[in-house]
Amino acid sequence: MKNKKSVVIATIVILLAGMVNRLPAQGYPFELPKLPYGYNALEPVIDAQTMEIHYAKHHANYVKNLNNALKGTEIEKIPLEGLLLYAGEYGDPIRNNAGGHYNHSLYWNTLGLNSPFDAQNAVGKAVMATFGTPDSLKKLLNKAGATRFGSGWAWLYVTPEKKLAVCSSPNQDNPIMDVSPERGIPILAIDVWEHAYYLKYQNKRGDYLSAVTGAINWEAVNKNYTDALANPLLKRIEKDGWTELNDFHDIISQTFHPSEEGNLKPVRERSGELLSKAKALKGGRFPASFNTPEIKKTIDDLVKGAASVNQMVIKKAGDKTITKKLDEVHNLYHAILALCEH
Ligand code: MN3
Repeated sequence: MKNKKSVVIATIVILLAGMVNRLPAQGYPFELPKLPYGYNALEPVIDAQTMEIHYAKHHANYVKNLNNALKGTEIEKIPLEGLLLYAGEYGDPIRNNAGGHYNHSLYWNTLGLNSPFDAQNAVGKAVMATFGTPDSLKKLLNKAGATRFGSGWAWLYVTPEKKLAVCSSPNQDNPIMDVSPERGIPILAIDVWEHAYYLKYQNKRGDYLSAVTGAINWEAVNKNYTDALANPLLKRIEKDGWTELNDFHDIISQTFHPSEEGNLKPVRERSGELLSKAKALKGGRFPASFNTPEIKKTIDDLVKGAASVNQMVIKKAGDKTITKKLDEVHNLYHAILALCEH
């Protein structure tokens, strides 16, 4: 029985590995990824002792604590990126440890002394187009890392609009997470926790930042960039950032689901709000990927449906009539979600 379960999980992990195709494409139980170089490989930028403690103690602890937090729970089978995506809902142990595992994996992958910036590869061209020079990017990363109060990370990431951007985040948060004000897929990670530099640089975070942003494995970042552009996660983040759609989701679920149980009170009280949220969706800003004729047409139908529900409520129509129309509106909402997945 136990073996059968392992086979099922292994199959899921393999499927996810094919789908996600970047960095530690893992599922529970998570494992510490192999460090891609020796502890002394980044001397003198990062000393061997810092590297060893950071990898073998700090990162290993995040992996261990993540597995402990997941063990026996119903979210055990969710892949790492899925845990990050809804980290705010899964709670602090998942947020901190899934973040810690992902962020450190990307950090090891980001660093290297033998792969300089190349203005001709995909990320090189994007850096030149976005920031002008690699030095301008380096300055932005240094500033993001230096101004992050307390512990955290500086990032180069790909936005849902497929642009490059720089930001920082506190603790073990990152831009994939629903809790992050800046959303996207990180492709370059700089750890600014004291444990990343204190033994060698003590309190001089700026000196560490200047050194470490000069020790980037640009070939790896280039691969991260092209993988991020092709990663379906980017579209998911874009959809999650569609405020008007989220607002509509709230009102439709709070009116439709009670009606399924025969409770029409919420829809009778809030049909005006249902209509105004549908109109706000139609009149609001469409995320670039979802600005399609099919989605626009479905949202038009959604507004018409919500207007009908509102009219029926005003005219004090019977429960059955209203329930049938509200069911149509609910189906249209799900049709929009399905179109967003394609
Ligand atoms: Mn760290």
